[in-house]
Amino acid sequence: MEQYIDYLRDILENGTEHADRTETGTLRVFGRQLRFDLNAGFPLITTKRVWMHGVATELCWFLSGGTNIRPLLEQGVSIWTDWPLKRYRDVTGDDISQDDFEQRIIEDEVFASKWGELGPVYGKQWRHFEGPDGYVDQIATLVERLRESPGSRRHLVSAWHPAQTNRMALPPCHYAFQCFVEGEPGDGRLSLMWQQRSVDSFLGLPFNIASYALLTHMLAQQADLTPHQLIFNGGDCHIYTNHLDVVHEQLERTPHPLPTLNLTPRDSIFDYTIDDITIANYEHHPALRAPIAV
Ligand code: THF
Repeated sequence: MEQYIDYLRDILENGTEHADRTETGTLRVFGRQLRFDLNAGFPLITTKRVWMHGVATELCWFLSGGTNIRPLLEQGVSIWTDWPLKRYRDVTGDDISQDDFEQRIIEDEVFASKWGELGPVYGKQWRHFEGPDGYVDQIATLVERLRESPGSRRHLVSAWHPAQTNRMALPPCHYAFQCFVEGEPGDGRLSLMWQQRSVDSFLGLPFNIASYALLTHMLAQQADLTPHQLIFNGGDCHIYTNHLDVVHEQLERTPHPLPTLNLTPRDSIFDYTIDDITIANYEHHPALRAPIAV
């Protein structure tokens, strides 16, 4: 995980200041790549605590096709609340607290369907990508093709739907991924590379790395392959100016050995639940807190 630390240092050294959409301010560079060998351990950042429960719950929610924050809240995950909350406050003028808002989403189904909806975000595009001939379940198609035509160069999933980005609470940051299979039948290796247009390097990226690592393990299990490489390609790679202190603190820390993932086998990629996902031997430095830019 030295490479994540080197990546942060690179942005600090080479980044230029930018007044971003959220008016927080960032230091940014353009075009960076990170590569993780999934056989060297599960790539969960160790120089701070990464909340794997949040990562796994979010990924299962993406895979379920969900776009409403209600199931996340029911499982104690608030990482997507800021956007619907801001919209509710802006539209109604009601200065409701985050806790009260989340409680109402959980208790009131009608309220949830009106105010907890993020629009056609990840879950929708992964499972029900809308086209002129109906909907495409990109994940089901991907698993089927990995099994039937592993050598294909078309193992691609896109969360970017140019005709629908204007209806999303937030257009996808990690907008596409591609799988790659090599090796002999019965002994094949699966690699995955994802594309990310905008990278919140302190808060989001550790989540994103863990999420795609977990997805690679799931896809490999479904297609009877061994997880191999995980590759991140970032576009606008930034550090928010209000994260600079915690980033500097992280640079002082020495990474620990990586943990491992235990994933209970399931018949379908859509059957995994949070209980099937366990991280073992996760040694990490203390949590670091920082505000998220909305
Ligand atoms: N917007 C911004 N500005 N950054 C992001 O990372 C981001 N995402 C998703 C959508 N928009 C984004 C949301 N994902 C946390 C983590 C991931 C998120 C949103 C928030 C977060 O707050 N993590 C904290 C606390 C976790 C906890 O509760 O323990 C952390 O310390 O990791 C990235 O795709």
